[in-house]
Amino acid sequence: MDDRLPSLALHSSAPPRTTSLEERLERGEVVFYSTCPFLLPQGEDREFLLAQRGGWGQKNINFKPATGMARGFRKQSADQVARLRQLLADFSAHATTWLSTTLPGYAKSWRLDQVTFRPEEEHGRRLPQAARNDLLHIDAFPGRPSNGDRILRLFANVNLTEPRVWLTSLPFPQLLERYGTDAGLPCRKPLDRSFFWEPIMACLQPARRRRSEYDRFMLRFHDYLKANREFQATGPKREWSFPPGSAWLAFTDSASHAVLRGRYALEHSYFVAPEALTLPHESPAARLQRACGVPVLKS
Ligand SMILES: O=C(O)CCC(=O)C(=O)O
Ligand SMILES: [Fe+2]
Repeated sequence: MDDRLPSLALHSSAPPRTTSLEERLERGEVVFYSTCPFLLPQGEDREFLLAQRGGWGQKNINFKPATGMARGFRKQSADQVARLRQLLADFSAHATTWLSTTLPGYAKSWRLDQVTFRPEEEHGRRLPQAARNDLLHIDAFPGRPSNGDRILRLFANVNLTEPRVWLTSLPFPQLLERYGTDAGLPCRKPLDRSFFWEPIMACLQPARRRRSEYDRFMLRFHDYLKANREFQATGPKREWSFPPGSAWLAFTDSASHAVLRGRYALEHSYFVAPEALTLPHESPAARLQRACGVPVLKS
């Protein structure tokens, strides 16, 4: 036997290496908890939450932990507004405390994004195509460019009786391989529109986070996947039924997903920087950069 070659570990007694939660998530798995592992609104608080309705033309009710502001709901009184803000702030605190101990490597540097409450029945919602969540897609936020930070989302079903039903399909690497070129990979364009607009917008709105090539591609890809009938009809699918009181966690910039049915979910999003990832070379930004050969992030 050639002892320069690594030996096959067929007879090794070493225990098989288990895959960490971080690796599973970063590779696009949805991780399910049949009982939500942190406190959800109970009793009268839950009744109050389920009685809230979305504002006219609003997709979800949202809350920003950074400012303590809640928006997108029908306002009835100052007490109602204060109670809803408190309830969503408590959800943010409980979710974040649990997630910080579960994924401490991410928590060191993550940015807390939004909390949303989803009071509408998802089945049969009438929304423009790009806003429809019943079509498989990966997430990219038009108003909150991530510049390569990953989008980690934690959902909880607060419905008393009904499940929330999802479909999931291929993760980002396979989607990029199959459809990236068709969706329009970033390429070096000497004088595209952003060449003129970005410096002007930077002067007009210095606080605004600007879109990188990565953000532009992810938004394009999000819309492309929703519009692609072949992918929607024939892409591999797994159906998930998340029962009342359960929770689930996913990097939704990689795990393609759609919601088919259900109402009353709470959700919290976090931005996780590449430096905090276990597999930074497998992140969508790193893969996109390798696929197109031009820098995709703003330095
Ligand atoms: O509401 C859900 O269950 C998921 C919807 C979705 O895809 C999204 O908010 O990006
Ligand atoms: Fe989504």
